[in-house]
Amino acid sequence: MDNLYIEKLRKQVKQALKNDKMRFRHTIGVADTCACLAMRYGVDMEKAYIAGLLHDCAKCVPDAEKFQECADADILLTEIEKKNPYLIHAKLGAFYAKTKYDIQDEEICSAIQYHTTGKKNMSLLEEIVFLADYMEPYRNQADDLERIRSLAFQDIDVAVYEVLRDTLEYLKGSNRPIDTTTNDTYEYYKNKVAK
Ligand code: DGI
Ligand code: FE
Ligand code: FE
Repeated sequence: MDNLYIEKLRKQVKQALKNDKMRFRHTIGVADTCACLAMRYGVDMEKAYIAGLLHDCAKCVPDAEKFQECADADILLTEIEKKNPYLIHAKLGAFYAKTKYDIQDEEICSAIQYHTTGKKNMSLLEEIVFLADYMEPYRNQADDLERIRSLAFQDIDVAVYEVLRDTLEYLKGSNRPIDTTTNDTYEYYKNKVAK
């Protein structure tokens, strides 16, 4: 990897996360896990690491600012995103990757954009960021993490499916509205792994 460049990005992201120690620790955990999964699946490790570093770069932006920036940049929001502004950090993060971090690689930007909801037929890089966000070493809330972590290195599609299934169950259990993209992703991977 281009260590100087990575170090520069790391510092920029730390600032963007307003020195929120936990969020930064999570970010590094995601980047490291992305690198491991990239090694396993023969994906460009530096791209995976960069996507991991940047995936939550818009997380600490105040909600009012999120709405303003999306309006200014013509980023369309779903009704669910409008009602649950925490979801917006994924789309806005992809926009920041392009505009503030000068990432020209569309696949990296897309992996950032879909890291929360996933999407149908993700690329390996997108799947890696989606999974790494859920299973990085500092995560400890979800049940069954040990099994998911092991599964991710065995069958990535099944791991993606199980994460979606568990996430939807958790969202339904806590009465949170579900974005159509999350549902579509779930249906797609359910079908895919049933074959
Ligand atoms: O940003 P992080 O906290 O690292 O993680 P994340 O970007 O995956 O977002 C966290 C939450 O987003 C997680 O608890 C699951 C939730 N989420 C995913 N899809 C949907 C959703 N929440 C709602 N309300 N609707 C969704 O469709
Ligand atoms: Fe996130
Ligand atoms: Fe995250």
